[in-house]
Amino acid sequence: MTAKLTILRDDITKLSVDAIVNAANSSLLGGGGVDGAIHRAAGNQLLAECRKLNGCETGQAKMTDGYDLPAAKVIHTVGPIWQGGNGNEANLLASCYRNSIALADKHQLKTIAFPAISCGVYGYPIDQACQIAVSTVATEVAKIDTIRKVIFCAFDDKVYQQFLDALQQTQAH
Ligand code: AR6
Repeated sequence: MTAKLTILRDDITKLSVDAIVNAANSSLLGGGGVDGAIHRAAGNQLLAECRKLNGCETGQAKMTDGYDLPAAKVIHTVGPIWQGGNGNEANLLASCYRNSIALADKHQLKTIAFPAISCGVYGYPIDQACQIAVSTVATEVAKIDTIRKVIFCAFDDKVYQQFLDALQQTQAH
């Protein structure tokens, strides 16, 4: 059975799923945006575990426990900083989603929630980023059985609408 893709307008730190994905930076030591919110909600033990990971390259992903979060695990991935589109940004963003799904699959996780990676501080055009997010995840989950549900979690109306448009386009193909 293919996993269900859904879109929510919510705070990702409130979701009771097997893993939430963090749009981190390469230090993995916290920051603003969703990264800051996740570290605040998870508590200091998250930072302590992140310190042992030696950072993460753009497009890669690493997993920790969720500590005080309702989510059991956090998958930390580092999106590309938008540089106008000629810096391999699209491939790197797709890699974030692919590698996060691969980690979830490796650990037999069934439910996973993504924020709109790179759509805040990192400045990726939201329509393009949401399209890459939904099409990449749809392709990946079609190949694996363990993942039952993927949530695209939007924090504002613009991202919510772009995720919806992207899902409609993906399902039309
Ligand atoms: N739940 C869901 N989505 C959220 C939440 C939340 N609680 N808070 C923000 N968003 P950003 P980036 C949305 O800037 O662009 C950090 O400082 C937000 O509205 O968090 O990948 C890191 O440490 C936007 O749509 O991540 C890095 O240095 C989306 O999450 C850098 O920012 C991503 O925005 C990463 O930048």
